[in-house]
Amino acid sequence: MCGIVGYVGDREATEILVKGLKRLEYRGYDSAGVALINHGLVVQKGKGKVIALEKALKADGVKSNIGIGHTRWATHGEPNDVNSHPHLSESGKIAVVHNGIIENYNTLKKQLIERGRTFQSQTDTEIVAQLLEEIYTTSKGVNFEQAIRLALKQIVGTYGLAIMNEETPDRIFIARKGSPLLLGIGEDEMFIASDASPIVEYTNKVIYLDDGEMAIVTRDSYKVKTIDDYPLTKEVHELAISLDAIEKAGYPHFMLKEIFEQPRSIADCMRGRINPDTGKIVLGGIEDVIDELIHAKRIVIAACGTSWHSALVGEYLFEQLAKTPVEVEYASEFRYRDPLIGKGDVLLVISQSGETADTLAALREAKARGAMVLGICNVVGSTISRETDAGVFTHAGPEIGVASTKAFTAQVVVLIMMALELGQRKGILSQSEMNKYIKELSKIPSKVEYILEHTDEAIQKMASLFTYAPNFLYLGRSYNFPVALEGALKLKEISYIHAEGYPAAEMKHGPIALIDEMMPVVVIAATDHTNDKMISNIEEVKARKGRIISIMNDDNPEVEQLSEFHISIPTTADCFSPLLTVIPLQLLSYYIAVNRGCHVDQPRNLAKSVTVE
Ligand code: UD2
Ligand code: GLU
Ligand code: MG
Repeated sequence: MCGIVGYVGDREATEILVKGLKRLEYRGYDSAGVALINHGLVVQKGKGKVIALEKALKADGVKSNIGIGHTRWATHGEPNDVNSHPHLSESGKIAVVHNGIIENYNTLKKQLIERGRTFQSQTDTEIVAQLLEEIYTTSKGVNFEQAIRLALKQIVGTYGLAIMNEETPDRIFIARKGSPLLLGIGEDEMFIASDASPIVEYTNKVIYLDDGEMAIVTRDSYKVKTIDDYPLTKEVHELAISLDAIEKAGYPHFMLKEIFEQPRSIADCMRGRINPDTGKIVLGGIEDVIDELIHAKRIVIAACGTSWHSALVGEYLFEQLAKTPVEVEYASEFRYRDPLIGKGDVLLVISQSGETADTLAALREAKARGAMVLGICNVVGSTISRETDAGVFTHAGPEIGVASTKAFTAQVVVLIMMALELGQRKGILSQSEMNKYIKELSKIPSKVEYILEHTDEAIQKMASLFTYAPNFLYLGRSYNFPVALEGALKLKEISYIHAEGYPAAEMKHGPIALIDEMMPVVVIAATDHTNDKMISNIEEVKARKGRIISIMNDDNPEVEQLSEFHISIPTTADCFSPLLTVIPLQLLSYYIAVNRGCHVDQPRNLAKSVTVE
C-alpha cells in the first residue's frame, strides 16, 4: 500500500533510491529501506523517516548500480526495524519489497516452518522471499525466474513486488497483482516505481504493468510477460504530467483519489476475513476475546467525528444482527462524565489514525474501570491499537485527505463483519442468513465501483446548481440516519456551508421551520423497511417547497417523482446500505467545495488527526 522504487544502470543507486523514497513520502509511511548488490546483497532499513535511512547509507558508504527501495505502511506486523522492507530469504541471497497484502501468508508460513525455515519478521511479505528460495533451491532444473512464477501461483492476495537475487546481480524482477507498478525506460538505465513520482525527473517513457504481469529488467533491456510465461509487447507511454498530479495519481485532490479508491479499500478490508464458500467470517484480531464479547452485558462505542458516525451505524448493526445492547458516546464527553462502565462491559473505540486524543483518553478511562477495550484503527502500531486489549485493523491504506472517506467505509465494513461474526457465534444468525449476508457483502466493492462510475457526472452537475446555497439539510432513517450526519459533516468540513443531518421523522420537531424554497434537502431514501415512512417525510418537505435531492435505490418511482434531483444506486441489504449511500454524498461535498474554491485536502482550522483534547 505504500511505495516501491528500483534502479538499475550506471549511476549510484542509493542516491536515486533515497530521492525516490522521499518523493513517495507524501503517502505517509512508517519505515523505509533499500537493498543493493555489491558483491553480495546489502540491506539497510529501519523504522522512521527516509532521512534517517539516508544518513545510515552515507555512513555505510556502500556503492552499487542496482537496488530496490520501499516505504512501508504496515498491514501485517507492527512498524519496527525487523518488519520494514526489504525482506530477505533465510540465506540472505534474495531480497523482496512488497506493496499489498498476502492473504494466505499464514498457511504458507506454517508449511515453510515445517520445512525448517526460520522467519525473522511478523510480515506477510517475508514469506515471498522464503517461499521463493524454497522453490528455487529444492526444485530441480528451475531457474530463478521460473521459481518466481511458481511462487506467485501459490500466493493469494495483492502485490506489487520487486525482487533481487545476488546470483543474478544484473537484474530486478517485478510483478503486479492489484498494486500498481511501472517501469521507466532510460538510456542504459531502468527505473521501477509504484507511481511515477520517483522517476519523472529521469525519464518520461514508461510502461504500466497490468495485473497478472511480471517483468525482468536489466540496465539495457526489459522483458514483460504474464506470470504464465506468455510474452507481451507493452505500449510505451509518455509521461506529460506534473509531479503534483502524479502524487495524486492524476486526481486533482487526495480526497477525490481516496473516494475513488473505495472499491479497493473495502475489498482490502474484507480480504482473508470473509469466506463466501464456508459462509464464515473470521476476524483474527478479536479471536482471543470472542467469548468475552459474546457474554458482554453491552458494548459502548466511543469515537469522534466521522468515526463517531460509523459508531452509530455500529450500534444499529450490533443490536440488529447480534442482539447485543450498544451505546454510542462522544469520546470527549465520555471521559469527563464519570461514566458507568466496568467489568463485563466492552468499550470499543474507533479512530482512523489511532492517535485521537479524546478517544485514547476514553479507552484509558474504561480500562481503568475494568472494562475490556477493543479498537478499530487504520494505522498499525498506533497508540490506540497498542493500548487496546484487542481489535481489528481496517487495512484501508494511508488516508491523506483531511476529510475522511475511505476510512469511514472501511470502519463500517469492520463493524459489519464484527456484528455478523458475533451474531453467528451467539446463535442469532442462522447459517443460511450468514450465507446470504456474506454473499451480498462480497458484492459491495463492485457496487461502489458502479456508483462511482454512474453517478459522478450527475453529481457534478447538481453540485454546480447548489454551490452557493448557504444551508443544507440531510435526512435519513434507520441505517441511513448516521449517513445523513456524515453527509452534513463532509459538506461543513470542506465547503464551509452550514449543514445539518437529522433523523427524517425528527425533522418535524424543529428543523422543518427552516425549510423554504431556498433550502436544499438531501434525503437518503435507500433503506427498504422505512421506505414508506421516508416518502411521507419527503412529502412534508415538498409541501414546504424545499428542494429535494434524493439518494434512492434503482427503481423507486415514488421517491423519484417527489424529487427535484435523484441519484439512483444499486440495492443491497438495509444494514449494508451506508456503504453505498455515503458515496454520492462524499462526491457532492467534494464538488461543491471545489466550485467554491475551497482547499479540499486541507480545510481551514482542521487537522488530519486530532491529537489534542
Ligand atoms: C493479524 C496480523 C497478521 C497475522 C494474522 C494471523 C497484524 C497487523 N495483523 O491479522 O499479521 O498474524 O493476524 O491470522 O499484524 N489490534 C488491537 N487493537 C486495534 C487493532 C488491532 O489490539 O485497534 C490487535 C488485534 O487484536 C490483533 C492485531 O492487533 O492481535 C492485529 O489485528 P488485525 O485486525 O490485523 O488482525 P488479523 O487477524 O486480521
Ligand atoms: N503487507 C506488507 C507489510 O505489512 C506491505 C505493506 C505496504 O504495502 O507497505 O509489510
Ligand atoms: Mg442502543
